Amino acid sequence: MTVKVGVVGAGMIGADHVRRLTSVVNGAEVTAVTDIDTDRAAEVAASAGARVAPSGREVIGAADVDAVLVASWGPAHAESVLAAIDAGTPVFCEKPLATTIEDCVRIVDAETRHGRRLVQVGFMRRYDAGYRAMRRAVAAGEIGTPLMAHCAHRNPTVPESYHSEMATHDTAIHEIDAVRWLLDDEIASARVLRPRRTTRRFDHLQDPQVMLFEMLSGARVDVEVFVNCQYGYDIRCEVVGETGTVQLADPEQPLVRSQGRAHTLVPQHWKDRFGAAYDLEIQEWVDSVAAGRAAGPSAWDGYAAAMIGDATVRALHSGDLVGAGVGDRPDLYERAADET
Ligand code: NAD
Ligand code: ISE
Repeated sequence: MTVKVGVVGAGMIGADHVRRLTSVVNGAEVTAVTDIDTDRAAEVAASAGARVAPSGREVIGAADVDAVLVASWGPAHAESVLAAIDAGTPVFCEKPLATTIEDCVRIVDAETRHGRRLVQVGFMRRYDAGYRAMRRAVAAGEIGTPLMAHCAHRNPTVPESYHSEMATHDTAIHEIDAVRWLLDDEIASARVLRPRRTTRRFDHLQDPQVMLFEMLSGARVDVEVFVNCQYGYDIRCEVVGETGTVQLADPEQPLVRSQGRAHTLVPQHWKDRFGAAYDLEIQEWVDSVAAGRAAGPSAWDGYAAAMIGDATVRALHSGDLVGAGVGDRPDLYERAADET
């Protein structure tokens, strides 16, 4: 079966997913593309031989669309995801699932009423070979009971429109999901430390930030977010257990020795660092649509990340310890032991 995909949002990552669906992934074809920027939609649709649709409504539920990929900007995600659930159409939604808790709850409720999972959220770390190896090591008990995790999320620079809350909602949201999944645990509370600010960027931005999470088990997680680190796109993670540690391997790069120096390259962009993970993420999504069985990060994971994100932003502003209050995972979202 070839899965016919309709794409809502053809910006940077939307266009990259269209390229991936068209020339990397097996078993899929892009049949329709929409974007509020119609020139952009036309250009991306043409690259895939797809039709241009005037709006999401003309994509979701259309006869030539088996599944929808949502890569519009965050505030528009909920409308598309809810429309897809209403049409009974599988939907891949880039992070965040929605930008308000209310919308996340609406999505979880709608999917629960539907009675079967349709939504996958774009937390691509779960498809990265290094993170998968770490999770296998933790789950196999190789480091004993996990006690702590240390993470860093560094971007070379961000534009002026990036503000302090985005360090959580746009950036650390990946670590929030990754540690819940790596440790098979839930985040209970958040605190945020404000280190000395870099002078290399905008006055309005608190950068870097250090987020401190406590898991329900009592394990502690620290996440450094530094989005103007200048030198590259650098993602780090180490889980410390009772008998050992497991650390995220850097992506393979040659080590060059020359003129008395040894050096390697640091990726400059998330597209390069996680390219293989995006490929696998979209391949597994297409496969799950073809098999009629949604898998991967769920709407519940998107909701949980939003709850924890809101608590983290409140902690940033108040300086206090703030409870996340995620609550119990409904039966629909119970994971099989081997699931991503
Ligand atoms: P972008 O601004 O380049 O693209 C967003 C596109 O959505 C734009 O072309 C815009 O015109 C379009 N759009 C906005 N509202 C729309 C609507 N109602 N209907 C149709 N199109 C609409 O942004 P981007 O970097 O491509 O990010 C898009 C989404 O992907 C964001 O939610 C972002 O957080 C997420 N993202 C995820 C990752 C990741 O690592 N998983 C990386 C980058 C971006
Ligand atoms: C971006 O939206 C992403 O999702 C990237 O993975 C992240 O590193 C970056 O900080 C975000 O802005």
